[in-house]
Amino acid sequence: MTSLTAKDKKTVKDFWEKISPNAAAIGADALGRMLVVYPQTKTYFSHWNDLSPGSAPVKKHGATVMAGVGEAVAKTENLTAGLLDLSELHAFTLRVDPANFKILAHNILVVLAMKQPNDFTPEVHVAMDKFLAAVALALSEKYR
Ligand code: HNI
Repeated sequence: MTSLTAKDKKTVKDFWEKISPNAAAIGADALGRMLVVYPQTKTYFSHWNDLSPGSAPVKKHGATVMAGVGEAVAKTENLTAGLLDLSELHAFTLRVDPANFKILAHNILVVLAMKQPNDFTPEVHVAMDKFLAAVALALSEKYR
């Protein structure tokens, strides 16, 4: 993984400040899209009554996940330590295959590009791609 430069970190923080008012909606769209495009991810949410895009549980959990991403933005200096509890939860309690973190990261990028096309410059794209890869790696910490 390519690590984030100081400039990437600033780009991520500035972009996040712009999009954070829409974070819940972005998370809901990304989660709903992931469940349709990568249906193997549905197994983890089989206890929900409705997994379709825009459903109440998808909206609620989309907001939760993006709150987690927002926390990660605040902890870019030490993601591994910052996300350790969340990693433990996904590894041991939820037993989520870490390959899925990359899949969700991809869907978040797609939705960011669609919802904020003017803000999603190539510079933002590369910084957010690196950042989400770093989040995925930090979330995978407790698996090893
Ligand atoms: Ni994830 C719960 C954050 C990726 C499956 N997840 C959470 C919670 C946060 C969170 C926060 C709530 C924790 C709590 O209750 O204390 N998840 C994140 C973040 C990412 C991520 C920041 C990556 C960017 N989670 C994924 C992926 C999957 C996943 C890729 C599976 C495909 N997460 C879950 C499940 C739960 C969960 C399942 C429990 C949800 C529920 O309603 O039971």
